[in-house]
Amino acid sequence: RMENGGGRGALIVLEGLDRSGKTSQCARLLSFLQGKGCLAEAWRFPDRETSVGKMISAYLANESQLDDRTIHLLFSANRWEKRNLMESKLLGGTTLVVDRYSYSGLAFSAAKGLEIEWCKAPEVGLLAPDLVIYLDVQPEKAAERGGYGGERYERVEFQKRVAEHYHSLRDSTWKVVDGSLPMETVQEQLRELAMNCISECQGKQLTNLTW
Ligand code: FDM
Repeated sequence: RMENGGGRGALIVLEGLDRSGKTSQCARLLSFLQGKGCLAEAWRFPDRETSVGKMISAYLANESQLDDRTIHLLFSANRWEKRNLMESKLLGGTTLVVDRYSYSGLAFSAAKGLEIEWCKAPEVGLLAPDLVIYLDVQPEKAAERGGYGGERYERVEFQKRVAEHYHSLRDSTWKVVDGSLPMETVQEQLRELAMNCISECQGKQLTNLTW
């Protein structure tokens, strides 16, 4: 069993374009960590289970129309409504592996043309990740992977703009992993990054996003 000495859990975020492999990598990483005896949970944003999440889900499925700023704030609200639970899990020693977070919020809304500074404002005060793993795949390659499911943002031109914004958001917590490598190789890299992060975050306080 991997002991964390009663310390806090790590906030580990996976980011990347649609079809970059985040969701399967998150699931594999979670079973790996749990197999090591580590307390860990998989989370994702948007969390489509809440009432805000249901509005987001309808919007993404093109079943409802919302103004760009309105949907941006709903995505943000969906993170805020989970902030307290997130904090108590982390302080209780559970590591969270999160499929998308604030960076998706910024990259996708900015790709529609909203000002980045405006987009950042409602994210200030959410918990800051200890590690952000960006699964890097070319938008064209991502699109070839079984195609897109037809949700609102799943078009190559749009994903290219999202990629540009993601690149400009990179900060010191980011690690870029080449998502075009074989699944197993990507997983190996994620495991190592996650294990290091979990042991290193022990001595560090949880902080908030400041942007
Ligand atoms: N998305 C996701 C946003 O536009 N803003 C956000 O804050 C978040 C978390 O929602 F296209 C977009 C990204 C993606 C879509 O995500 C749904 P999943 O991972 O396919 O559920």
